[in-house]
Amino acid sequence: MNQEELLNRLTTCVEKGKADRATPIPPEMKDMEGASELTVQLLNAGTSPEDILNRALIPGMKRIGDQYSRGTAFVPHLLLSARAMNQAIVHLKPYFDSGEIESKGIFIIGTVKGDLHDIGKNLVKAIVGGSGWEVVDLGTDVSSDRFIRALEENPGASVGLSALLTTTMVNMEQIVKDIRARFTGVKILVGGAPLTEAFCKKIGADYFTLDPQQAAIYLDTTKQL
Ligand code: B1M
Repeated sequence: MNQEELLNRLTTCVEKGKADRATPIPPEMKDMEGASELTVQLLNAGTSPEDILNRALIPGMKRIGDQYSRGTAFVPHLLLSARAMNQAIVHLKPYFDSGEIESKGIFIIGTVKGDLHDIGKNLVKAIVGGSGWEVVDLGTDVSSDRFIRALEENPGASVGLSALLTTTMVNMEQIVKDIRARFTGVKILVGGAPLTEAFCKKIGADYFTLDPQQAAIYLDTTKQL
């Protein structure tokens, strides 16, 4: 298989939830390589982690997300796809982490209260961490008090808030307010598919992006030298 075919097959694996060879679904792919093995093959063949992410993994999640929107896929399908995507990302992480860079500072990240989506947050974590920041990952469903505790434990840290639901992005506003009431000068980044620049401004956060690489670049510009 050439690189293009491998990328296409990887997209299908994420879409269908075929995490690895042992995953029995979908039946037509039984005993075939899954997302995990194909990612290793692509890396070994010299495909960049960015291409694997942007040309195979993210399109696979988009396909299943679109089917969910149309009512032709359901929550269990989303979970299987998320599992396949996460198994592929495990192999990309060492590439994002490579370089042994001295820590540029601390970045606290979490998916906000009420929200369990963590794939995007994990990508931001991997890319910001790989660009030399020490990342404190608070996980999902994170409320103000946990962000505040983490800031107390890591003075001078910056904070990243992720949300994927229109019903949970509104919780960001309270979290930003609570952080601002307690600390001055904390840089707060927000991201996640339903957000906009206007929303970021409205809630008083410092920076909005949908691109994890831009989050890393923004953090670099805030770094005290
Ligand atoms: Co859910 N889900 N989900 N889901 N899910 C969406 C988000 C949805 C758009 C699907 C749809 O209707 N088409 C919809 C939201 C609708 C809305 O609010 N407008 C939805 C829904 C409704 C739900 C439930 C309510 C379904 C239900 O139970 N009835 C439920 C809610 C659970 C909860 O959170 N309380 C739910 C559950 C789930 C699963 C658990 C099954 C699973 C998540 C598994 C997991 O994350 N471990 C899941 C999934 C997988 C999705 C979709 C299919 C994929 C999300 C994803 O991972 N995308 C999604 C549909 C879609 O997006 N097409 C959908 C890939 C990821 C790389 O992109 O997270 O956007 P994303 O991250 C991007 C950028 O946004 C950015 O970087 C990433 C790289 O490009 N980014 C940041 C993200 N955070 C950032 C932070 C930053 C900077 C950039 O700085 C701090």
